[in-house]
Formats: sequence, structure tokens, C-alpha cells
Amino acid sequence: MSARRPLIVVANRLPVSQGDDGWTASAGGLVTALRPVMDEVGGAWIGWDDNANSVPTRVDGLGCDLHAVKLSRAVVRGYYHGFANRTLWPLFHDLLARPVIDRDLWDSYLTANEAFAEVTAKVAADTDPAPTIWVQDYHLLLLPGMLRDRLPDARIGFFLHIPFPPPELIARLPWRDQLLSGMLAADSVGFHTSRFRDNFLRSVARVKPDVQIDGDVLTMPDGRQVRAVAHPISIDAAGFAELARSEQTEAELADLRTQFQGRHVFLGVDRLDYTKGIRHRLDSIEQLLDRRPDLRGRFTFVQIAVPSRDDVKEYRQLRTQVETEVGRINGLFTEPGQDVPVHYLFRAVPREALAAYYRLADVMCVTPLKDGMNLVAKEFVTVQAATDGDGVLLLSEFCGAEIEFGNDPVRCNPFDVEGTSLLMESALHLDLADRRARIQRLGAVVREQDVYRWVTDQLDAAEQGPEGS
Ligand code: GDG
Repeated sequence: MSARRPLIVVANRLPVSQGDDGWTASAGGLVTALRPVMDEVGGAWIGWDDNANSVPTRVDGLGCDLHAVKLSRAVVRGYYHGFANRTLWPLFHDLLARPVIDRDLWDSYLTANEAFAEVTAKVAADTDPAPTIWVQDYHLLLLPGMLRDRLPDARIGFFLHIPFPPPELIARLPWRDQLLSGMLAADSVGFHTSRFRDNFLRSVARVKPDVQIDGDVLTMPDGRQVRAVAHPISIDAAGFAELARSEQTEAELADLRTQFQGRHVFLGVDRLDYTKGIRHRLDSIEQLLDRRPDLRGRFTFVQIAVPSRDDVKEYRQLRTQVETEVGRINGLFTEPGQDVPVHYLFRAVPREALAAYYRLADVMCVTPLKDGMNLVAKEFVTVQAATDGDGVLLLSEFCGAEIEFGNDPVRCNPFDVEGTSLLMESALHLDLADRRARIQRLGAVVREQDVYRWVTDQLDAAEQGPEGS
């Protein structure tokens, strides 16, 4: 890694949580990946404090200062539950829900981004030598622009963790010009895949004809240049491999193997979000059990559904729909005295239990209708590859991960419920040696492009700007 400037990360949330033992660093991938960089160059993390009372400025194991952005409850409702999660999220995920177009939500989004800009500009001004500011995700699309107004010479990188949609969809937003201008104020704008980057370039061409585009370099009317890059996010592959083989994971796995003895285990692990395709997946499972009565009693589908955004109506409705479907399938296919075919866990499980489920699964169902990347797919293949597993990855064509993984997963179109159901069945009959070889190749892809590489690529792009192209 080249010598770096101090780093200021700006994200919707701070990477800490408060438990019985006080404040601790979150175990998220971004935090893990940034730790070595922060330890080396120092820096700060700026984020909304989730209305907590007193977030400390330092937390053990996190090599950076924490700076909280304060937002009123009304602004959080409009900006986070509203514009971010009811306007941008569905629009950027191909209209899987109807985006709300509401000027009050937009006003809150402006107010929140201004609040982030105030704190960030102050922290940046107090940082010596001049820092790189790295802005994360769709909550903060306007922030690079607001920072550029305050700090014209700042080095700013931006990364979008969700898909960037085609121009036809961006064009539906009354604020398309402001949102694109906000992003274009960064020195580099990053996406998971070249498809999302190309959607961004085509959107700029449509909405902002005075911007010149030459390959991945965009030139603003005032001559300033921006680079659009594609760098797939990943996981701490070595860390997951170690977790997979840990004593605690082994102990969890032994319990699960006893519990699910004699059964084919299919697994889904997702935030409970309509983009993840959980309802379509359940329909495919239902068709499989309907078509193959011999599997009943010899098959379990475990769905871990992590509670998410329950302040948003569409998410509450989804929970009801999923729970109704689980009940219906179990009602149809459970024999008296037998275990149910669908195990539904509405909660996050500890990391070791998650790794044990990844090891247990015969077929991992990663079937989102649309997903920026999907880290679950990368975690599953890493855990399986590290333990000489023979699990099969059933992977949607509509997530970022499918581009890197090529033909080694069983690729599916989750909208085609029957086709996916048939692929689920065929996954059970794949040759064992073939399954092992596929998992090993997939594991190697993730080891090669791990999250440390992603951080390095992103920071190089932000620090070098268009000169790096
Ligand atoms: C967004 C984009 C993009 C899940 N269940 C448990 C648990 N998890 C962890 C997984 C994984 C993470 O949550 C989920 O990450 P994903 O990438 O699958 O999905 P999103 O939350 O939608 O993330 C996505 C990502 O940003 C990064 O850019 O890939 O496309 O939508 O790490 O392990 N963790 C624990 N227990 C659980 O039960 N401990």
C-alpha cells in the first residue's frame, strides 16, 4: 500500500454499538478492512449516532476517532426511513417497490446531508496533513458536492454499495440533476461492477450534457475531472476461513448435524428485504416439495431472516407475507410427528453459528431479485472452500457477485420460480467431485479479490483521481 493521507470515512452510521459491556466496534466487513489502514495512517469516522446519548470518541480496537452527526427524529424519518429507503432504495433496485416521490422527504435528505457536511468539513479542516475523505453509499449522494463547496481542494472518494440503475430510472427523479452533481463533485466515484458504472456514465450523459465523457473519465464544464471506477467489494477471506475452522464453529456444526441428520439442507441468509427474493425462493421450494414427494421428511430449508427497516411499511408487509408463506408450506408438507420442512429464524445469529450453517448447507440459495454485490455468497464459498466442503451455490443472475463467479455457481433467474425450483432439484444431483472443484475455484476468486484489495483499490482511486486512469 502506498503512503497514504489520513483517512476520514463518512457513512450513515458509526461502526460501534452499545451493549451490556459498553461501546464496542461493530464486526462489519468495512470496519475490519479499514482497521489496518486506520492503524497506519490514522483518521476519523463520521456517522449518525442513531440518537444515542453519548458516543465515545474512541473505542478499543478501532484505530480512528468517532464523530457523531446529530439529526432530529423528524429529519431521520424523512431522510433515512423516507428518501433513502422509500425513494432511492426501490428506484435503484429496479422498481421492486414503488418509489415515493415527495418533496418533504427530499428536504430532509438535504438537511441531513448538510449536517454531515458541517461535521465532516470541520474534522477535515482540523486534520493535518490534508486527509482523503471517503463517502459511503446512497444515504449521502449529495455530500461530495456539499464538501466541494466548503473545501474546494479536498480529495474525495465516493462508493455506492447498491446498484446504479439505468438512465431511464434515474430520469424519473425530480432531483436527478442535483443527485448526479453531488456524486460528480468527488474525485472518484466507485461501483461494484462495470454495469453499474456504465449506467452511471449513461445517466450523466442524459441528464448533464455539458459534462464530457471519455472512457471512465468525466470532465466538468470548469475543467475538473472525475473518474468512475468498478471495484467489487469483498470479505476478509482469511478471517472467514479461520472462523470456519474455529472450535466454536465446529461445536455448533456438530449440534446442527445431529439435528438435521438424514436431510438435505438448503439455506437462505438475508436481511428481510424485498430485494432479496425470499418470497420467490419460498415459492420455488414449495414447487420442489410438491413435485418430489419423496423429499418430504428428508429435506429442510433454513431461512435466516435478519430484521430490517421495520419503520418502513413495505418491510412490515413483507414480514407478514413471508411468515404466511412459511406457515402455508409447513402446513402442506409436514406429516404428524415429523419435523417441519422450513425452519424460519427471524433474527441474526452469532458469527460462529452463521459459519456453522454455511458449513452445513448442501445448497446455499442466494437468489436476490437485485443486489449490488451480496456478501453472503462470498462468505459461503469461503467457509466451504476452507473446510473442503462440497456445498452448491445457487446464485441469482441479478447480483454483483455473479460477474466474478462465472459458471461455477448454479446460476438462476429467481423471477422464473419453476425454473429455479428445477435447478434446486438438479443441484442435489451434481457429481461430488465436480461440486468440490467448483467450491475450490470460487473460494480462490474471493481470496484473490478480498476486502483489503477493495479498500486499496478504492483509496488509490480517490487519492490519484483521474490521473490514475
Ligand atoms: C449492502 C448491499 C452489498 C446476515 N445474517 C447474519 C449476518 N449477516 C451478515 C452477512 C453479511 C451481511 O450481513 C449482509 O451483506 P449483504 O452483502 O449480503 O447484503 P446487504 O445488507 O443488503 O448489503 C449489498 C453490501 O451492502 C456491501 O457493499 O454486497 O449488495 O445491498 O456480511 O454475514 N451476520 C451475523 N448473523 C446473521 O444472522 N452475524
